[in-house]
Amino acid sequence: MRKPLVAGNWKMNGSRTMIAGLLDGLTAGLTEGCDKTEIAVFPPSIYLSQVKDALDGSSVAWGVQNVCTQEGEAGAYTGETAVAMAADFGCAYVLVGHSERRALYAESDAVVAAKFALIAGQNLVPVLCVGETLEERERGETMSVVSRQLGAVLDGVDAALLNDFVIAYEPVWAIGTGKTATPQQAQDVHAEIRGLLEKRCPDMAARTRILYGGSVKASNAVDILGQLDVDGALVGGASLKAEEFLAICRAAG
Ligand code: G2H
Repeated sequence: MRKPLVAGNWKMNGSRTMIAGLLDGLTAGLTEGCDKTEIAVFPPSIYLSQVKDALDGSSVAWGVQNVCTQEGEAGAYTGETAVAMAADFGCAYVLVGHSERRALYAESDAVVAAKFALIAGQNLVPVLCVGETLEERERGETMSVVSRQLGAVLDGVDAALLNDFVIAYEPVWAIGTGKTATPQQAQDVHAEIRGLLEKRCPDMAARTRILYGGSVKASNAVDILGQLDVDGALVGGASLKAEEFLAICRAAG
């Protein structure tokens, strides 16, 4: 009932040459067993046009990693990208609340909720990232952190805008560190997140995809993606290699 989604978060990586090769590899390998998985990539915004040109007409969707908090299509916001601009470039998804945005750019729960509302308001699908730090996990605070982060969006966003979104559970201690949550640790948190959705927006609980993120690679994807409440993956480092990323896409289907 929930089609798995595997999304590649390229972060601040790539060049025109590297991206051309990566996109060639992706589109060439799509025929091999990826049809049961929805696939999306999140390039740095400056490469959006290149990605759109290469993927238009393919089954791979694309999105941006961040948008401006200001409403509207234009304005004096140096360095920012409006949600309307992402829509103009055919983006289907937008990442919001990634732990790197929260930690390095001081994005609060309130900022994340505001961006979520703008994204959903443009009929793009927000991919809301949540997750605890190592210290929070060791203090037994995993679910209080995750429910606070999710609650800020569910409380702060008009219910009418909560009809199509994706959640990515990304334990901060597993991001880019080579450490992954065990499949059971991921399943436990995902099941609790689905339980929170049951309470807060019951009609969304069964149909909302909850992705796992944090050092997902071809060698651990089958076990993690085999969990009942894991509906795909948000992949960083391993999404920069076409073969590795496609192997994860196949493992999800
Ligand atoms: C987590 C993930 C993608 P990586 O940030 O969002 O990155 O797979 O490199 O841990």
